[in-house]
Amino acid sequence: RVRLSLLNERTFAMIKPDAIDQCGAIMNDISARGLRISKARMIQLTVPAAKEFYIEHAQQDFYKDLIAYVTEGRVLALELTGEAAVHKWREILGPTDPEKAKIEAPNSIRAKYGKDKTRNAAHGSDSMHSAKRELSLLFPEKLSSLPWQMRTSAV
Ligand code: RTP
Ligand code: MG
Repeated sequence: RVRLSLLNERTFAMIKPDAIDQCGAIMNDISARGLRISKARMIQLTVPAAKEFYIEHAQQDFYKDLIAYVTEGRVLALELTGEAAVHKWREILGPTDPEKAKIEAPNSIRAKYGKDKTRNAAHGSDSMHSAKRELSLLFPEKLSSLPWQMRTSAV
């Protein structure tokens, strides 16, 4: 039983606005590398939603740019499931800075689709604890309890 739960670890992924037109290719990469896409939701984050999501970075000097960036267009929120999903997705993503990713992990999502340190194509939860928090924000049990007036995109 323990073994089964390890195989079904869940993490949160988000394809950010700069890469939304490549979301098909990115989902293919995710599947090809052995993670299952168990939920998907296309949304436009509001500013309050983005601020809540990235609350841990509120004191960082890149926070303002980050909020403007992730609210500039649609994002694709994903739940990924599989063995060691949290760690595996971070590996597939690559380092935060795409320039670094191109050198250290040329096949990673950020190497292939990222533009710069801010506009880096996708997000991945950094621990099981963050995964749980982020999944509950973007995939609440009841759709009616989606927090901060998120709009489901009609675009
Ligand atoms: P993420 O949370 O999006 O998966 O990225 P990460 O863990 O690799 O990086 P983190 O330190 O959590 O930063 C969150 C996001 O903020 C933007 N950022 N900009 N200009 C900068 O110096 C800078 N540093 C970070 C990126 O969009 C990063 O993914
Ligand atoms: Mg992070």
